Amino acid sequence: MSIQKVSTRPFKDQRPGTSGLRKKVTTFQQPHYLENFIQSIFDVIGEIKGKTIVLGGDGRFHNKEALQIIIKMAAANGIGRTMVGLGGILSTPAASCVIRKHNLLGGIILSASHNPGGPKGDFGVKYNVENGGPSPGHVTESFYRRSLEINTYCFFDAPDVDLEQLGENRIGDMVVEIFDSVADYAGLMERLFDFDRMKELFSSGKFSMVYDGMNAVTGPYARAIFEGRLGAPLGTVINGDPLPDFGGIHPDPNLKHARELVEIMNSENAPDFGAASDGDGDRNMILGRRFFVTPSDSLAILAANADLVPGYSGGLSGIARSMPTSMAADRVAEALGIQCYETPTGWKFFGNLLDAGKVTLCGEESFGTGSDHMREKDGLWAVLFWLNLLAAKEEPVKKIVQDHWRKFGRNFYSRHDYEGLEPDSANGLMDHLRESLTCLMGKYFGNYEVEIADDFSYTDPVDGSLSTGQGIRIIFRGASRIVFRLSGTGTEGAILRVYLERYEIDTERQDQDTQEALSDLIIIANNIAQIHTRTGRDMPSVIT
Ligand code: VG1
Ligand code: CO
Repeated sequence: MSIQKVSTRPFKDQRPGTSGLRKKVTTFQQPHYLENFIQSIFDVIGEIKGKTIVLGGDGRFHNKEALQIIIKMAAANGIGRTMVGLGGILSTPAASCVIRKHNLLGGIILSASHNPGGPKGDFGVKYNVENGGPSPGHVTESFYRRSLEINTYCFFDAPDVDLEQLGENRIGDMVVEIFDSVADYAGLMERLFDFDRMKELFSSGKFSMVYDGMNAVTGPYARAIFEGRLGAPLGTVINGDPLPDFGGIHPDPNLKHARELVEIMNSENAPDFGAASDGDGDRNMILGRRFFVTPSDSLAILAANADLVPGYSGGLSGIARSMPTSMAADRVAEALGIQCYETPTGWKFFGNLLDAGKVTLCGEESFGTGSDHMREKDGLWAVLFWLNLLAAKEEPVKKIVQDHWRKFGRNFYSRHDYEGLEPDSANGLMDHLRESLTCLMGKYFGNYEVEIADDFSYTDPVDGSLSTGQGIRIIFRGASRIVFRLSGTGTEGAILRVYLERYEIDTERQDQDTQEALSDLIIIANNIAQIHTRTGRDMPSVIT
């Protein structure tokens, strides 16, 4: 057993996107590719000698092989202790929880989150810093810069560690601790929510639920919490075993990809409550019986009802939402007399606001919701928050949402994704939009008058850092909006995201179908961005 210095050459494409470095599995399987990026991280995060990091992934194809490599590189780089999730499994929220609970230096999470897995699917690496949250932009940029100049990495030539056995192992001077991340995470949830009340709900016999783990990372956590600690019947969790290819499911919890759950929730004898999470467990989808809750509404409703949940009954300090997320939460913040912050897309922008105590709840339209209990979005947390509300209110999901609309107005909301576009035509479309901004101001499209047209930029209120080019906003008088941006998590071609929002105060018109309610805006979006002519597409690939 010895430390080796391995010669390598830089890869030019290791710039992290919205959430970590995401590439095809085959890209990561190239010799030195993973090693280069991991060494770049170790080289720039500061003093690592003798420190502890946490390590694990969402169980996707290549997870275990990559973990063995990273463990040996950690030992060779002088890390003192590596905590590895049992079986190599560690959800993104559990990583955040463990980093904070044990005051770790940080953590490496192997996941491409909601992207498909398997040998032909995607793989990814995220590094979370000592507050438990994603690396801020200037940190990921420093990984990238380092990756462009790297010429050696360190590797400890040692046998593989058995990831399936709890306990301590040793590689050189480094301890490798295989631990059960479920216990830490479930303990945190128990402190935030009224588990007794939820237990009563399940034992009353009047309530049923189904949770879809999508064969991804949350299965073991969900079983331990719902079927274990809360006494829900066995079988409440479906697709609960993490599989390397997610059983062929695309682990993105939305109406298109969580097909099995959606069928159950639309059936004659649908349960009262349905939920799902994504590959790495940080997203959530909330469903009532034959009823879908948009993630934007979910954030607003959690904020409006937070006083019913023990962990939040002391009041909220503020709310933050990503720019494309609907403005439903802003209305709740206004009613509560608290600030609502608008940040660029990506959880890393919430970290400073949370650390500074400026916000308690955060959310993104992309099925991400979370709070100051950690520094990541947290899928099961959101499901438990809803479950706690259902137990406290004793009302169906649909009624809770409709009552919310009656009180605050409804922000009709939808996102249209155009996937696998030619990068040139997608970039051309965005350039054209940018060039059109000034002449769009004041223009009428039917009854819609453009009030603001800009390319969103954000100055972080805590550290003053500026992020530009974060999405084109067309805001109409009366609080309707269209937002255009390109995805930073895809691995094939470009993905155009079009976000549509219309505010409806008239209670008689709040129960319309969403796509119908947004039909004028959908046409306007196509006209302004010339989607059809520039991409050749008639229809979005995914509507959420
Ligand atoms: C998407 C979502 C964004 C989310 C990010 C990571 O990014 O839009 O809101 O934070 O994924 O989520 P993009 O750049 O593709 O739009 V996860 O659960 O994939 O880590
Ligand atoms: Co995710």
